[in-house]
Amino acid sequence: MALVPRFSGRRWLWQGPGTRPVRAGFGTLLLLLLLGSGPGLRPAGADQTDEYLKREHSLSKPYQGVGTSSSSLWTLMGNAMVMTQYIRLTPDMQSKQGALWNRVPCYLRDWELQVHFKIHGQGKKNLNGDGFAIWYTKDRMQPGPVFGSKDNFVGLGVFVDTYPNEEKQQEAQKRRYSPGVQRVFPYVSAMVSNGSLSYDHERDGRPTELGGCTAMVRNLNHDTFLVIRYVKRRLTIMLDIDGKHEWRDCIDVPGVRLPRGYFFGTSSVTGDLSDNHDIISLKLFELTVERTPEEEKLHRDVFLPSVDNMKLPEVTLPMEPLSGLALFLIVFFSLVAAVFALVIGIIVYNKWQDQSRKRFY
Ligand SMILES: *[C@@H]1O[C@H](CO)[C@@H](O)[C@H](O)[C@H]1NC(C)=O
Ligand SMILES: [Ca+2]
Repeated sequence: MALVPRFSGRRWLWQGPGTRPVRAGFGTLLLLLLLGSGPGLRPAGADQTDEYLKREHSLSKPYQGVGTSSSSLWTLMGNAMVMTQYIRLTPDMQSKQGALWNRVPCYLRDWELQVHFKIHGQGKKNLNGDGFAIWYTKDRMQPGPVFGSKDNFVGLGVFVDTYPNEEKQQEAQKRRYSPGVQRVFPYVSAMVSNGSLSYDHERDGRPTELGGCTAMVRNLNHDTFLVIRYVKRRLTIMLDIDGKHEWRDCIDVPGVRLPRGYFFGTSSVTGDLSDNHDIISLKLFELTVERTPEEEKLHRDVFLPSVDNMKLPEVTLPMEPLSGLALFLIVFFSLVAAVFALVIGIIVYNKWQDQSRKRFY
């Protein structure tokens, strides 16, 4: 049976067999009812009283414990800056790179990470970039080409990609994008790697993506949230970006095996095109779910990340639609074969007629 999450304030209430509600949520509800639902009304104190909020993996205003020293709870890297209302991973300027990493490894089995973020800048439609990534990985503080972080990472990467590299490249080559495979940007996707997979930046990670969805997240006046939930090896990503205080499904993949003891982080990069990539808060909740003895056995700790039944890029490649050239060649040779068969047929028929005429005379 699937769990049925219900949105309550900024928290989940869960209904399902073997699941207790994550939090009573009543206090929050009451507070919301009393205060109405204007902006900035997120009960600031409420989350602090939540026994399941993990402060050591969370980050919120006024960002105490964020710094560049090795003893900070959250470590800044590159161009990332602490401001009063947000942490700016990159400013709206070319060729910037910034990251923010949790120093404490996470040993929780079931968790939920809520990311309150803001992406905004001067760039008009699709003239902005590149987006940001949220990480749960073995290594931390490793700069690199994947949204400012290292490639061939070990763990989970969730990408909020605001620039369609693949589409732009195809446009430049005057090739038309076949609508069946087109992804509309900004686009959220997820990838799990044991270190052997490389993120294909030119194709926006298409060959390795577990799933994804379109997410119009730029230059909005309301708050935007993304939640990553990992429960009983099921990875779910949902968005609240329409200002309606509702979670919308984005990615839902079962059989995702993630080791414990990895680090949460977030990183961003700008290139020729840029945006402000701001993190307002990161809140990690421990989720308590009950497991049957069979599930306990099934969900034993793993030492390398993997995804059950994941299609490898080699497997998916031949399934891509035929290119224009291939289609042309097939039609062309079919026609040639048909004409050839017709000519042979006419010749044989004429010969046969000649012979039957000879027999009559
Ligand atoms: C790592 O992942 C790749 C691709 O998913 C897979 O082929 C390989 O067997 C994995 N390696 C290990 C040690 O599990
Ligand atoms: Ca991209």
